[in-house]
Amino acid sequence: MWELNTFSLEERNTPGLTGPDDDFNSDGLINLRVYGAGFDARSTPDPSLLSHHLILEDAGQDYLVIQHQRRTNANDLTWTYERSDDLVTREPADSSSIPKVDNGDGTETWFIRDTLPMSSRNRSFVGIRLSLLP
Ligand SMILES: [Ca+2]
Repeated sequence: MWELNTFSLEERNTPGLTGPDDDFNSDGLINLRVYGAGFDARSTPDPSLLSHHLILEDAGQDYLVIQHQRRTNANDLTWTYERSDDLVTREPADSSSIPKVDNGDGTETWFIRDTLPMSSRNRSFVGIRLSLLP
């Protein structure tokens, strides 16, 4: 559905241009990620709006956090948030302890936090997985 709303028939018929993992304008940002953040997949938004890492303090402890923007009216998208110590074993990351922010433009800003403070880990990875519903 997102491709129909975003690209013309001629664009959709051009191989390698309008698929979710394609990069329509060759800016290094794949179409689905740009769309998922609430932008036209033809545009080049500030990459930091798509996602960036932060260190946030809570009750005297520092936590690894990913801040990202997501489209609110996209029923065709599934967001998954994970954390890992080794990028092999994964577990859910915390997506609810920091309230999301309604940006008032059809997008929300979400904060995905590691489940334990940085002081309790040797290393940690927090990631976002975005997929299209069939
Ligand atoms: Ca792009």
